[in-house]
Amino acid sequence: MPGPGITNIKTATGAPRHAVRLASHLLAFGFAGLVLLFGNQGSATDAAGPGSDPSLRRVIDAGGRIGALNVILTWNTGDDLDLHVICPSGEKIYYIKRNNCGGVLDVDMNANRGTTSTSPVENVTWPIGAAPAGTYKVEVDPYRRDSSQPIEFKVELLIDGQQKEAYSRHFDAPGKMSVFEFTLPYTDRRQQ
Ligand SMILES: [Ca+2]
Repeated sequence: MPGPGITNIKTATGAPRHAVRLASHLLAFGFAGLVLLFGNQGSATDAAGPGSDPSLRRVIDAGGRIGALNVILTWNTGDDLDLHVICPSGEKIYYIKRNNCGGVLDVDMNANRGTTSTSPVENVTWPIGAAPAGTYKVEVDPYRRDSSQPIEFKVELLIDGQQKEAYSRHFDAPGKMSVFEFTLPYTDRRQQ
């Protein structure tokens, strides 16, 4: 089986990086494939291409699934952020109602102070054909903040494991934030 293309590129500092292009068969690699791609190659954070997305690695490491559709939240503090996805029907997928409208929140992190991570991730995913058509709203709730420092976070939309949209935001005040909306059937805004 041919592997996904891996090419070395140079950064401005001359350090080699591995730009990994996610081939459609990457999902068949599963966890082992991601370890192969990311395990000992240093940071892929700034590498180009959807396959380099470190959020995918966090989801897999946390036991989450990469489905036909994924909404992924990442941040880098021990605070407890919560990912909320509101379906076209108005039903909400979040930590209180993990299964709704065909999707599931399969990773929720930092709810317990004793097991917090400083590289947390939250993941809402749908299998093929399970997500109803219509407009979805994505929100992030800073449920527990351990300091007054701003909390930077990123929310991504993945279709078939490939990043289609990404939004970096930060909390510097209490209260839930509406981050973005997307509509199914999906039209790739980057292709328009
Ligand atoms: Ca959480």
